[in-house]
Amino acid sequence: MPAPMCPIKPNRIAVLTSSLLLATTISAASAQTADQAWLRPSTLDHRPAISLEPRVLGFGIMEQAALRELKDGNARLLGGSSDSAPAPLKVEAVLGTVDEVRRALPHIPVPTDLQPEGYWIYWNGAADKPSLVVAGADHPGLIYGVFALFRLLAAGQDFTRLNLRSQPAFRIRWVDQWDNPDGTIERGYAGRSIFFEGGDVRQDLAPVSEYARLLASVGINGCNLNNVNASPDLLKHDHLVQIARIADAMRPWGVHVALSVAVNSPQSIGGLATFDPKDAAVKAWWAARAREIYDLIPDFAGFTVKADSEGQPGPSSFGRTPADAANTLAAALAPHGGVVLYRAFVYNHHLDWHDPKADRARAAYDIFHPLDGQFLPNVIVQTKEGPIDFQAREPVSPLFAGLQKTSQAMEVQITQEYTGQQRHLVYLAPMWKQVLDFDLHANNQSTPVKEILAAKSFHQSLGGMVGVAGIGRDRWLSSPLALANLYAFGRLAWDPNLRPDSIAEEWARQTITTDRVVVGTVVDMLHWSLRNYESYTGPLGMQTLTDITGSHYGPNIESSERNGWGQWHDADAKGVGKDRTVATGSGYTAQYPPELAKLYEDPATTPDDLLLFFHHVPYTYKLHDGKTVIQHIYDSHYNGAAFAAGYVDQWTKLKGRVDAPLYDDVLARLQYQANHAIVWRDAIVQYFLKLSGIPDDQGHAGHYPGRLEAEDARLNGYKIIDVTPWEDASGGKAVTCSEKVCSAEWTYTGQPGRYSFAVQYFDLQGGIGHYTLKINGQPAATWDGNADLPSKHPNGDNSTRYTVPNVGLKPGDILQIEGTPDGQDPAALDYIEVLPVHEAAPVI
Ligand code: GCV
Repeated sequence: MPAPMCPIKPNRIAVLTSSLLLATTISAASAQTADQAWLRPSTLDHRPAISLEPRVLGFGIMEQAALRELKDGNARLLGGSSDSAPAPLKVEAVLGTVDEVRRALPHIPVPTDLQPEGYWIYWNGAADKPSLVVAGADHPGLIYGVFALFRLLAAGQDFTRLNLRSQPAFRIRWVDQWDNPDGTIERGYAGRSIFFEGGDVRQDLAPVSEYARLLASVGINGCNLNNVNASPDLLKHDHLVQIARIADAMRPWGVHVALSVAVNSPQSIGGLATFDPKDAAVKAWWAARAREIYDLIPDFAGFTVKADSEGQPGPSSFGRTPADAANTLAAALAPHGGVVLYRAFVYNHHLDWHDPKADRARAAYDIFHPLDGQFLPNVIVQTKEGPIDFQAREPVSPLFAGLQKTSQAMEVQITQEYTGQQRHLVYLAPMWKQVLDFDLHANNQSTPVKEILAAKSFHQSLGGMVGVAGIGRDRWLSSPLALANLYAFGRLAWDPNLRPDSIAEEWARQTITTDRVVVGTVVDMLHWSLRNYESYTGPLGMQTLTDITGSHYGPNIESSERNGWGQWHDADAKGVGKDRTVATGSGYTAQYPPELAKLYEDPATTPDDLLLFFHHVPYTYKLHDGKTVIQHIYDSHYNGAAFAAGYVDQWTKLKGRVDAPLYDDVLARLQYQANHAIVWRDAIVQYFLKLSGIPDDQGHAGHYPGRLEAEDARLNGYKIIDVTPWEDASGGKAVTCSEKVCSAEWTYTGQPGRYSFAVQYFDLQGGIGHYTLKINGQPAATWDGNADLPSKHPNGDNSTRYTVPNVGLKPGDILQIEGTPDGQDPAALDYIEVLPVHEAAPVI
């Protein structure tokens, strides 16, 4: 939370200062550091022209942190310089608040109207004593200013022209962690929690300090620590004492902690007979709990609430509304300056799919719009960017226009739950930017989402962005390139007018190298990555066609149909798409302001990439480019998979230009992605080919030249199984081994020549299956199924490809795969594929 809402009691400061020093000391020894992200030693290919000598004007803990960052940043900058470059000019860097700077340097034009958390960076080109001034409107502003200075220098900014003011567009700029006290992270794909383990806060909080540095470096000011499916235990006194240690570790960088709370806590841990938010004892319980929290954590930011959603307790049990629950919590926090982020992700997951009027997309607006004006001023309604759930493509939530007397925050996901779980390269900033710029035309006026969140469009006092981060102990987000998403989230929450490509460029320059070829390639890959992921997963607004009741990772088209979860895309033999029109469907289109309601009501004016979100159309329906829906489904999957393979080519051209460990790590991920895109392609294409019965004009769908199915092989020990869902295996079948060793054998009947040889197998959890390819009895390759992929059953989550390049074959050769099971991994096999070398899938 911004400082004005979170006064820190002075008697805490001394304690907090010592914890800063402690955190700093531990940090040096910590395995997980901010330099695994973008705060790393200089990537500059030339020595910077200046070396900064700090002079800090104040003594608060944040000013000390700013001083440390200045020194650290200077060392980083100089770290990559070559000895042959001229010695840098020594320049004094003056750090302070605007008031302090005004007093110390009365002759320079210090701004008088800098908004809270803003900063001013100024080059005072005095010939005798040149200096750079970094002044914050307040202490957080100073921290942001120091980080901004190094960002600018890394971008090649001419420091002699610096006279820059900046202030955040949004007051709320939070990350949400969905960490559980036991150390697991809901929808986290980068290891275990940096905050919790075994029910308690971890002893080693050095990574937490490092995380706070990363967050502050891009302007994030709040961190909600725990899962919104909240464990009430964290509100118990001994846990609050532990949470206070986390707050101490993050405080020097201006990151305020918040907690998710379960609204039934007064009953579940408080021993009350009820948790009715209108009950006087319940209100008193929350007020007492808030007092206890603020005694321990004077700058506590507030509560996040998930209620009446996906099984979480909620006010509906007592016939109360979300406003009733939110206001009870808000009243408890208000005297201390805290806020409540009440999530609009409230819906019934037992919907009747037979009812054309039933529609999960309607839920947030139907429930929250009637409550507009009933929330206390320190309540912020937190709404996911789309009406469903972080899909690769959704329309913008109409609720942003439907709450005009309520503060609002937009929730987005940094962790890639539905967008490839960090195993696929997907840069999400283009999605967020599109939503931020999207004009809802509320009240027939221009009302882009970014203006609503900035509390400029309507009668609101607060607003902002919340990103579900999912960082863990495995190098923050595990995938090096996925860190661009965390970086971009902060940058857009500070300034939604930034362009995703520019953000990607400044990130790449700080994180990888300033080499133009590398930066250009990385920006290009990031730029297209979301659009491409969408094309081989769920195009035309069908949503991500994944296993929505399980892993949310591989293809599983029908998992979203005919159940109460309401992520339907209503595919049948004749057509596809959920009818959300007023005329014949659920009526969801009417939740938008009139201009958009009209646009989305008519398939002819609905943008193609949202067509099937709003309309049920025949497969032969023609898109704006004249192509039929079914042909688009086929083509987008083939093109998307080919495009994903292209990332590998792009990246391999950078060999020698980026650090070798980074190069190898990213290459392995891109190769995996290219192969998994084929799994996605084949699953969705064969599903819709079978369902629609309409052939592919391009002749791809249903034709797999060079593919030899495992179920058609001569099997020794292997048994044929039906894979579930059927579309996740070629022809719906695979073979599994329950013997010590099994084999599948084919006789090659094609042309003689050199080929690439792909083996499609299922890399299951619970063991490391082993595979050998033999040609005429001679081993040609051997590998382990040791990837960490979801599911213990063979399906699209774990269908994996191993490719052997450049194999010589002639008719009559005997091709054999020998599989050795291990533990619960039965060395399952789908098919082999003999491919011309130049068409081969990328080599692992
Ligand atoms: C924390 C989706 C996720 C859940 C998550 C939920 C939410 O449904 O799959 O894991 O729960 O969203 O945002 O509350």
